[in-house]
Amino acid sequence: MSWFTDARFGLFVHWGIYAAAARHEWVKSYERMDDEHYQRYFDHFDPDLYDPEVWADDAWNAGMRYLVVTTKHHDGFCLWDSALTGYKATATPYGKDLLRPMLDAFRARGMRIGLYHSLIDWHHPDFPIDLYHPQRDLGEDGARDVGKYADYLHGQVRELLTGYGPVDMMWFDFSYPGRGMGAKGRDEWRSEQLEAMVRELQPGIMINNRLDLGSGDFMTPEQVMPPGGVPGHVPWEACQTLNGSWGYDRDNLDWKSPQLLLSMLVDTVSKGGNMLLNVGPNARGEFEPRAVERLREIGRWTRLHGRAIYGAGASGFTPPQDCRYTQRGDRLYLHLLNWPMKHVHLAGLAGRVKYAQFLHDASEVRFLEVDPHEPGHAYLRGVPEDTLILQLPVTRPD
Ligand code: FHN
Repeated sequence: MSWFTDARFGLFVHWGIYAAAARHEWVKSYERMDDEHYQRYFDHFDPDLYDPEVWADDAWNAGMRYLVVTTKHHDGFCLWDSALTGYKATATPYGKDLLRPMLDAFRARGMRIGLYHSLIDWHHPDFPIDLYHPQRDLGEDGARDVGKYADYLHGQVRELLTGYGPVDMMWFDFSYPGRGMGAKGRDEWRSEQLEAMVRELQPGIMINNRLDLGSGDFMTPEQVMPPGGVPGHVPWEACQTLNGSWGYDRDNLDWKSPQLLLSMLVDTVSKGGNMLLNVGPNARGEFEPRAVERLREIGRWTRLHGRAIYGAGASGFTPPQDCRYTQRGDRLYLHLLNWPMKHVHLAGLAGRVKYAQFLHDASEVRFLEVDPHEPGHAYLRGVPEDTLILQLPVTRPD
């Protein structure tokens, strides 16, 4: 799993025929669409501008070092040429496998591969209707056989793990928050068997915690940052959107600024986690301009400051207010999330800091050593960066 903590920053891609609806990847459920109504998106799906080389360049240049892509989302539509269904990209007007060229392009840049795969499926005839199913108002359908659906689920995962090269992570989704009508879990998915098959087919693969195998869906704060323990001892990942929507959402106006996105990345790594940042491509096969702009701005920062992110993690020091620390080896990186600041109080570091420099240009930062009034006082001269890092050669706290 060292690749995971080295990578720290990944691209999440939510793509499928829901991109044509252009309002949410749950649109079939939210609007209770039947298959006939939703078929319009399948029949008109032809992403003629799709070029995964461009996607991979945009991701790499943003500083992203791995990909997680939705092979199948909840609507049941498959990006790859599955032999187990006709509900797939190769049967749409586009007519080709979307997954293989994507994985090839990202691997060619040295990026690791994660496959998102939905455990729920609103298209499969044997997937039992539950509280989220588009046809939930019609009530349960006793003819549906969840065992047959589980066979399909396992069969498709087998296809993905035997036909598309080395896979570094399986990202199963979704977890029912409760046990309401038709909620499913480890028994319905046959999760132990599925996990064993995944590990047999791709030894060393990482599997996320949504197979309902008891690891819990969400880590507690104590797990993330154990009191007095080694922070970040369990690899974890925060997945985030650019605008509150996973799928392409044309009219969405809630876009996060590059500064906020960078602060989220820094905050996540400072707690020992990874950030998986999502893009929802449109139905022509492109990242929309608002997404591309943000990836490029993020890339301008990671190009200069990536040393404070890749392979870095939580530090045992308490950062000053509005700051975060990330640490890699004996390098402590101080991230100022609000700027300007006339001086910064480096609590607990008095006598430990051998040299300080700005990371963006490696220029020395002059700072006061142990100040009798405020030990570890540091003065920072005016700088252009708004997310600033000092590279402080320092040993870990004992
Ligand atoms: O229901 C999905 C949702 O559409 C999206 O894929 C997210 C991504 O983490 N996972 C589920 C909600 O937790």
